[in-house]
Amino acid sequence: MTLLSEADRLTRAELEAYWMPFTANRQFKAHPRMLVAAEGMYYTSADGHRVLDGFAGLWCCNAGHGRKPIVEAIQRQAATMDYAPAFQMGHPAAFELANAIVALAPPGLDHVFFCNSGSEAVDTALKIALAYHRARGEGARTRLIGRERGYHGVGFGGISVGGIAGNRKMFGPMLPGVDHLPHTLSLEKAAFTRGQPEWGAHLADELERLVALHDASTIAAVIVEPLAGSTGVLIPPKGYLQRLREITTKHGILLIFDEVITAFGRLGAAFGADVYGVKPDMITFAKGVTSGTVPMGGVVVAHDIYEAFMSAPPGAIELFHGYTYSAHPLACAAGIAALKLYADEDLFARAANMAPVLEAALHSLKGAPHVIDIRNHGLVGAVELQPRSGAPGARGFDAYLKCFERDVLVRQTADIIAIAPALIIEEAQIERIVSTLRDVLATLD
Ligand code: PXG
Repeated sequence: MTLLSEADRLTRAELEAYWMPFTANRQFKAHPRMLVAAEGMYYTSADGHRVLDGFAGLWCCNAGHGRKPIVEAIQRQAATMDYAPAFQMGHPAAFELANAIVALAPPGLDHVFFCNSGSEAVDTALKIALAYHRARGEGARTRLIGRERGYHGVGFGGISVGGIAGNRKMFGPMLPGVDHLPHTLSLEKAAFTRGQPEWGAHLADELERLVALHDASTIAAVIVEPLAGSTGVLIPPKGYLQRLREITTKHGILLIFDEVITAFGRLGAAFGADVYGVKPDMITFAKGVTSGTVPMGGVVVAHDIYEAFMSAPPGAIELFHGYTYSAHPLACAAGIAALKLYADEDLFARAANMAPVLEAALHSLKGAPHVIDIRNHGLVGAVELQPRSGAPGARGFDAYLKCFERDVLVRQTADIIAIAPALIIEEAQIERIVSTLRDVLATLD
């Protein structure tokens, strides 16, 4: 079966104009991997293969692809009202979605600011943190603390608090006054851990060291991913996030959970905050809020933070921040439908039930060639490979390409293969992903 007619097939020259993000452009354009359709757990490639999607697109299509209730809600909204001005005007779907998100959020996190991506959500949360302290007369709290290996998108705020060298080194000095906690991965102490490692809670105490260095009165917020996804799946050690919460509370520092990946079911509950039993002051989200169908991001904000802004003079704008497409009608329609579908099909519980299946399947790869660690939590897993000497990432990229040749889509970052399927995945599909990976590992040099 060929899905693209000859006339539709892009020539090498026609592939040039699009500068692809986070992509080896020359490699891709020499060997394009083109997807043309998607339904349920599968993509269809341009040459007609059904490709099992082991990564929910890019951690986002949590309800699976092409889900009718979401598609129809978007179609209806597009036909009814394409756009409404985001500033000084509203539309009902924005309020409905905000309420639906608040209903899922930890108690006390009861206001939602909308934007269009995870990167914007992070910038928004960092700006709210700074403005909140200033509104309360603590304007000296301007420092932001992130974490090594953290990924918070690609805005200047996000790369400043982020901790992935490759995403930072090309872009100058970034935001001033940023510091970083150490990351929590140790293959010496915790390789092949199932779920949360026992080792590593003490790494949160490094925050006390940063407070001693900078003084709490200069620190606005700490931002971490509860489970760090993009860097290659780092699972929080038991007790680590609790310690971060205790220390931030003690010093009046806001704690922001970047849940762009972990929100909306990925870990078997609405938010990572629920799974880890820690309540932050703000939660950033994106991706799964619309099941990846329409771009949307946002920040769920604690009651007191919102209220701190509401003493501005009546009629005054309280926060000078927002986007043309904040709460875009199509995104709101998609979000309302996605959250309803998650509830109707009890997909967060389904993810929790499938998590042990994924765990067992992945850990069966222990002892396979090149494997130096396997880690997992919820419907997220990673297999870390020994890098080829002098060529970090090359073995991982080969593994990724070879999985795709076998019609299984996973994700590769450096020499780590990550898996994060839609929450509708079946046991047999988990087995297929893992057995494909096993076959591929056996062929890798
Ligand atoms: N925060 C976190 C925790 C993320 O994972 C962002 C912010 C930025 O979101 P936007 O929507 O601006 O891309 C992300 C995005 C990967 C991968 O393969 C991860 C992301 C995006 C694309 C690929 O791990 N995370």
